[in-house]
Amino acid sequence: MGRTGGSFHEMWRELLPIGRHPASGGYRRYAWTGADAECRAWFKEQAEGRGLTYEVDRNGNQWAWLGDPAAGDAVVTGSHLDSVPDGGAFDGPLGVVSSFAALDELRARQVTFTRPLALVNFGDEEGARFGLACVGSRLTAGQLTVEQAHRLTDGDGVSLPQAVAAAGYDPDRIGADPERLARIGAFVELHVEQGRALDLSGDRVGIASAIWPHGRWRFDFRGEANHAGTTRLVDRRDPMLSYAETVLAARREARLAGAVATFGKITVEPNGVNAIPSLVRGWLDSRAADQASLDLVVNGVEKAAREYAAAHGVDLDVVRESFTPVVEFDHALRDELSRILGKDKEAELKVPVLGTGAGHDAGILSGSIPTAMLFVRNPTGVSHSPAEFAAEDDCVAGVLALADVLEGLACR
Ligand code: HGY
Ligand code: MN
Ligand code: MN
Ligand code: MN
Repeated sequence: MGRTGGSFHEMWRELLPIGRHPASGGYRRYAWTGADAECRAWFKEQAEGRGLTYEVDRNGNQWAWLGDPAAGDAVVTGSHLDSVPDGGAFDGPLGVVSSFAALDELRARQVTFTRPLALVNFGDEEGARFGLACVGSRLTAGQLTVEQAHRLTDGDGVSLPQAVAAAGYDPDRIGADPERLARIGAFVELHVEQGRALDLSGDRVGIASAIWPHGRWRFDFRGEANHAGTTRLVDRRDPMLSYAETVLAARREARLAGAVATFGKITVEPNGVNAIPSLVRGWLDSRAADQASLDLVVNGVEKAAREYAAAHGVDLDVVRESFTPVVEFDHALRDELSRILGKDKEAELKVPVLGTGAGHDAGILSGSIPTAMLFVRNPTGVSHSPAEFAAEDDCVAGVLALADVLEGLACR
């Protein structure tokens, strides 16, 4: 019985069109928007269609329970359904769909569950709308206070509480949820690999070892708005120049430190073709295999930015908007996954263990409960792009691996 992962394909086809932009082919599933609501409705339908106990927690995360949630020591699996602007189809949804398909697989194997099992969709993991990643899991883990959450606003000035209320949820409920976390014994998140390690090693599935330390810093370059056609170059205080030089400095510092640094988002005021900007606001995303390297990059970029700003008579404010320290996934749980998945392989064919520069809800929760991650091969490594891809048989391999892991952890 079992070992087909067959329900994956049907669920995938149902979810695929939701929030997909017709022109770019990318996904625009932003927290608390219509596309998010459609994804949530899909999750609820999958849960109730399987006779699971469906609930939405105080932070808007969706849970589907098999067994008694109050019994404790639950095994939880899942991921997120929201996306970055024009993101790919797999980042997040692969983990959620695979969770349901893995449960179907376990039911086909007629296993007996010895622990409660829950499937979860964590809200607002990408932070595309309010600028902070992993809001649903950070709130639940108490890593984001209610006050901080209430101060989050989107590009239209809509606050997070306003968006939550507009989506029909109660913003006054949001906050830490230690009781919920205390009932969880292990969280395993399956995710498309956002890199090429598995492609290079020739493996379909891998196990995460760690998440690199990473963060987001906002650089506000303030100059002087003026006429683009009549202002002499020597009379300008143009923040765009300082910003441009800082972007190049980020690439230089990252290369020197063996890290990564990206200025992927910028806002310009007044944003007129014929107006020298008064304000250029750029966001730096930087990540490195260790804290010292990350510090080297960020400090180097900030130092260079201040020099460039001074040279152009421009003021600079740098604000650290978010930071996630290195996450070493729980060694015991990670080794348990290796044992479970490696059982059919000779020693040299063990499932690979690999680090990642991408942040995940499993990383946020690792400070509160034992967490682990499974990665599914992504042949090009491309992610956060419509080109993101995972082959069908690799996705099914991921479902079967997740089913094996859940069976090993929660069944007999
Ligand atoms: O940004 C990240 O690493 C994650 O995809 N939210
Ligand atoms: Mn992502
Ligand atoms: Mn993700
Ligand atoms: Mn993630």
